[in-house]
Amino acid sequence: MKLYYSKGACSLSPHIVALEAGLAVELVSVDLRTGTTFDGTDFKKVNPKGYVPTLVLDNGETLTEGPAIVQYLADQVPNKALIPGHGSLARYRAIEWLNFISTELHKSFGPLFTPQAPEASKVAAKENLGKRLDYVNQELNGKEYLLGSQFSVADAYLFTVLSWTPHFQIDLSSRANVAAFMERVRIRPAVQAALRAEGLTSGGNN
Ligand SMILES: N[C@@H](CCC(=O)N[C@@H](CS)C(=O)NCC(=O)O)C(=O)O
Repeated sequence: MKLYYSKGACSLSPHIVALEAGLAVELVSVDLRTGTTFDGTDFKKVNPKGYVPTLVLDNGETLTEGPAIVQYLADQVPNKALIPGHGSLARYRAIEWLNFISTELHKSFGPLFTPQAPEASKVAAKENLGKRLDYVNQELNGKEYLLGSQFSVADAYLFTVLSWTPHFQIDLSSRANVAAFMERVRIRPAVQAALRAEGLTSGGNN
């Protein structure tokens, strides 16, 4: 399998999941500014949507959308329990979190990463993120990870997205459960390995 990624981007989430799962995944870096891979290939030929993460399977099929990719990877190695089994309520809890992170957190960073976005939209995005983070902080009360004591794909995605907060002066330290979660995930050996492989020492970039 090949995982198309960009340093510190949301592709860090499936990168972490692949390492947690012990799957052999070849990393292919993409320059999102030029839309090309490291060897000059037009990335739109791989994924017409032009964004990472993109997973190319050994049979040549292409899978896109982070929440779909992490579920696919986790399901390859069920004994690692990176996602609850199909049909269980816990599975839908994981999907519930993946959707929340995708639509309420990940995409809320959009204006912050867009230099030409109006200041008012940046302020509104930060306010919205603040409210959502308060909710996550409440949900993590008494829990190690989003689903309880077991690390899951949702945690890899949450960690990835929240690793962007320092770039925008979004304070996690006042949200003690979130801050403790970030540290708990950061020190996992697979997470450390993913950060090192992307040339990141403490977290993601975008
Ligand atoms: N809906 C996609 C969004 C992925 C996404 O936003 N990727 C960003 C990096 S975090 C990207 O590649 N942006 C470049 C672009 O959209 O051209 C997913 O959830 O996987």
